[in-house]
Amino acid sequence: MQITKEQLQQHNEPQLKKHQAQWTALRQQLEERGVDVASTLQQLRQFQVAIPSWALGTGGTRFGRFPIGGAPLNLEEKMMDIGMLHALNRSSGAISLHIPWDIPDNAAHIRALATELDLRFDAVNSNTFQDQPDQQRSYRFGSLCHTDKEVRRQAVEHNLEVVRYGAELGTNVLSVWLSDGSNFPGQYHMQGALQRTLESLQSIYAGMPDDFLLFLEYKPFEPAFYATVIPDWGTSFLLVNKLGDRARTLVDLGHHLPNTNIEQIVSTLLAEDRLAGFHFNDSKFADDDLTTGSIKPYQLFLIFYELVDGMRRKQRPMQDLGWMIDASHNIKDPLEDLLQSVDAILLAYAQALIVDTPGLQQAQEENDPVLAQEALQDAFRTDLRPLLAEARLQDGAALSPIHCYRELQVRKNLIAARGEKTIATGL
Ligand code: LRH
Ligand code: MN
Ligand code: MN
Repeated sequence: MQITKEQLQQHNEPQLKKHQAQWTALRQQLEERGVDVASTLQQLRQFQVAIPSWALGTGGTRFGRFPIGGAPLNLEEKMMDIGMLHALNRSSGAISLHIPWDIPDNAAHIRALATELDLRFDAVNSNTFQDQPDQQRSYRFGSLCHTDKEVRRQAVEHNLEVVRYGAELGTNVLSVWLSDGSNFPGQYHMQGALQRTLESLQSIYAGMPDDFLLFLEYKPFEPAFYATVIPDWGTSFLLVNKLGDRARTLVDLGHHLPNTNIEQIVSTLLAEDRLAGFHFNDSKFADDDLTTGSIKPYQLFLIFYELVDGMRRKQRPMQDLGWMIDASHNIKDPLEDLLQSVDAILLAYAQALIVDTPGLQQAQEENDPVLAQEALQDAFRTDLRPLLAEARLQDGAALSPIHCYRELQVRKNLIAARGEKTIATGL
């Protein structure tokens, strides 16, 4: 389903008066605080968050699945769904593929469709955490870390195949997440597993085109419940340092033990030029893959402040990093969930952009934790929703993407077109 300019205008029209009043008041408040409103709007409009091809259907848990129907059944339909989200918010103009869940067999056709929908291809993700039906050797005891060199060779070859697909689509980023690990003490030799993983990654790195980047995720547990080969940012950092300049550590927000100070990790990786980017989601207990910003919005803001401040210091644009949602759960309409996630990410970014950095720095220099906290919370507690709405309006998007989605009865139309019992490939 495509959303037209006329439909967006029809949605915006009745809300314009209220929006103008809210925006005028906020604009004045921001100007009085010395915020460069035009540049803030510009930065928000530029910011794009990639949507993963595996999060467009209703997710499940190992206990069950409750599909709501209308799920996309092939890559083209997934791209259409992302194109529709992008039309609604103009902030999700990129798609990230997981191979082999989505194989872009006809690259020319897929690229043409992407151009039509104004989408670009973000990182391509490899998958050596499942066995595929036509696969020769099993990943039951790991992939890049496996004791059998033929399994490692197969996993390296798969990653290079993913790189070739990515290159055909015009991306230059490979994201690697390994489930490799052990479930029981003594199951494998820890140093041996890490060393073999490094060597396999070196083979992948050496086989990539010269302009390709390798993003390496970490995750403390699940599906391995005793030891994961790359459990934390320190191990990922160690490996990417050994690989070379084009390897970076990817931060998936859900891949931390409770209460980990993620903003501090971000700050260190950024200082060392090893931060790849993000997989956004939120969690209460573990890798819950809940809607970004639904549980810990303050943490999200603090992460964004480290990003804004760190990138400013390096004089690097935010677009240098990878921004992707990696969430999937089993109850909401997944498209509405993605709209909420993108909105939460932009809100945290906007809050970070309006922090009084000179004021914060002065408080830090003077060891004044009270004023430092005031500087941060003053930004966090400012209701910036009219600023985001204004950015969308200027971009020709919907003032309220979720309400527009509901008014247009998108899910009902998708069910009518695709059926009630559809299940998309993915998580
Ligand atoms: C692992 C993970 C990783 C995968 C995706 C499907 O938990 O976050 O990024 O590629 O889920
Ligand atoms: Mn992830
Ligand atoms: Mn995850």
